[in-house]
Amino acid sequence: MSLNGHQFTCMTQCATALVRMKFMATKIPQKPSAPKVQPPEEGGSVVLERRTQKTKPPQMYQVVMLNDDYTPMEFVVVVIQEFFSKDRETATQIMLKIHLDGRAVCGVYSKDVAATKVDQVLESAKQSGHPLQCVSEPIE
Ligand code: TYC
Repeated sequence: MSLNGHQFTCMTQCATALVRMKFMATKIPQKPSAPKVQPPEEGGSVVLERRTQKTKPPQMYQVVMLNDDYTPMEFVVVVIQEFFSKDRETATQIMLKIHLDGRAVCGVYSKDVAATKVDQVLESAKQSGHPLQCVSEPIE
């Protein structure tokens, strides 16, 4: 079987792509070696290699709701359902944990989202005249 020029080019490109994919999938990130300096006859310029990625995952925050003696249980269950997207059974379990332990985690979010959840809960409680409190705490 003989290949024409186009078929040969396609096959070569396909093989190159496969080798590259395998390389990308298996290579462990390495620290780049020291910058290479070209000899003066090649211009003497410094070649900088791409740095290994060093971004960390963002700090996450847990929104903790606190117990008090006055906020009705039903109000807390509805708030947990509404602002923390829990079904009624889960919201009831969380509310009871707060009631018994003094506090419980309602959800884990990025810093801004956690702060928004706290604002929403406090505003809703204030509107209804309940002293319900909740706070955001960094985790780990
Ligand atoms: N302890 C409250 C009561 O007995 C109920 C309650 C539960 C209040 C959870 C706040 O975050 C809370 N009515």
